[in-house]
Amino acid sequence: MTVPEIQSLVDDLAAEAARDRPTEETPEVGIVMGSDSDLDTMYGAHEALAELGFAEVTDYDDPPEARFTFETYVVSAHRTPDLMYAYATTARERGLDVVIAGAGGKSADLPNMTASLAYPLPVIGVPVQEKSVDSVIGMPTGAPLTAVDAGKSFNAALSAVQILAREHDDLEERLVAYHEDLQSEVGRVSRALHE
Ligand code: RP5
Repeated sequence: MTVPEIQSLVDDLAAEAARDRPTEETPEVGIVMGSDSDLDTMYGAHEALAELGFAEVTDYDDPPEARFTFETYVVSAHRTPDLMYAYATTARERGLDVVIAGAGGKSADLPNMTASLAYPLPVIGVPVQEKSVDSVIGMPTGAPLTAVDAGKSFNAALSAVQILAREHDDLEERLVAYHEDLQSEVGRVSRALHE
């Protein structure tokens, strides 16, 4: 992205934060990651959200019909710090309820910086690689970040929906149904082993 393109995204985020948008049109979940090289790992979050009936918003002028939605941004703490700052500081005003933030490398600063800037919005960190775990989970006392294990973006999305389910009974029902399906699958494999 060129510097003017980044500035235009920063301006869009600020304009959206200032807009009085009906809650239904704002994604509940924001997914950010430090590089497009994180996309494969972070795709697990897309899969989990799709499984639970969420749709991705790619065009705000033509939002999907699904009741629950998410959005995805590549936002680097080191290469595009202004964009990271804009995304995190406008997240709550824009109407997001929870952010999933993934980054890799030994300086995986995006999840913890996002958590500090978006506070008190909950942020769930995903270390994209094993070597990123300490960097993601190493937050000082008083500056919380919930995190999953390396690469487990699928679980990060389930945790995000668990947070949302406290306010949305239909999401709680979908989570329970998902868990029941998991149990049936384990039971089916277990029976197959004994046949
Ligand atoms: C981090 O550095 C990103 O989150 C990514 O996991 C890692 C490497 O990024 P690239 O050099 O592949 O863009 O900031």
